[in-house]
Amino acid sequence: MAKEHDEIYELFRKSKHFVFFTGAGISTNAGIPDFRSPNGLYRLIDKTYDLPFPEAVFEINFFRQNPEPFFRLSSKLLSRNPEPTQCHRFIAWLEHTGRVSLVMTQNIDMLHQKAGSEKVHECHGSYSTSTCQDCGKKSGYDEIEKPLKSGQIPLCTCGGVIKPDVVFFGEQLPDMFYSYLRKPPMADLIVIMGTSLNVFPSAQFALDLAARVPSVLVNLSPTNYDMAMTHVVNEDLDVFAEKLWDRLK
Ligand code: CNA
Repeated sequence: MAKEHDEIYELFRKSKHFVFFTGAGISTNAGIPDFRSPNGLYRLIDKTYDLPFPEAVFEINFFRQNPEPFFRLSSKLLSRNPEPTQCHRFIAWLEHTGRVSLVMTQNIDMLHQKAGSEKVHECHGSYSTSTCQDCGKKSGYDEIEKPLKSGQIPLCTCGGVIKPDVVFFGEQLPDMFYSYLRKPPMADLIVIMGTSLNVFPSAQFALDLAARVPSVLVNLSPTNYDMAMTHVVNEDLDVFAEKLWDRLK
């Protein structure tokens, strides 16, 4: 493992164009559960929510019939006022050294930006903007923060349900994601962090780049794509980031 870390350190030291691909595992140390870990959202949802199956909470057709479980879950996540982790801060620091081309995140929690990253693409959207499902009126996070944090269903002046611009299962990813998929930013290293790589097409972005440039995958549990990576580290992301950051500073 020490040799692996030395090789990764060398890659990080030399790389000039980092692309990061992050998932829910980067935010678990901020207190936001991921999807599929033993304490993940799907297990929590199973026990306490009245849903046909856990994933329904993020399915657009289910949301249209019954938005309550999504807002109940959102309040649990947002009312904790999560702060970025060491790993989020490490990525932001690297960006400030001028060597990050893009942080592609599947996360909807806005923690990369809170840590100071600017070159972020949220391929599954986020809570930062919302849209009325009836009249299409847009609102910013501040306008619906109160109902979101208290678990109420935010309603527009027209009476429609205001849905955060989070990409649900059954919805299209942003056009920008497909532009990045077709034409990835300049990269000499792809760093994949805290994701099971189970959600497509977002995972395709990381896998395509990993086929072209050296790759480092850091995740607590093995994924189905470990064999496709140059380096795989099964470790807590904050532990990983702290060790590396200390050496790179
Ligand atoms: P996932 O399938 O739950 O995978 C997360 C992975 O992270 C797992 O394989 C874990 O082993 C690993 N992991 C958990 N904690 C750590 C840690 N501290 N250090 C290292 N590895 C860790 O989630 P994915 O991100 O792969 O799936 C994509 C979904 C999850 C997207 O649609 C997201 O919107 C969605 N999601 C986002 C959030 C968030 O915004 N924070 C939370 C939960 C789900």
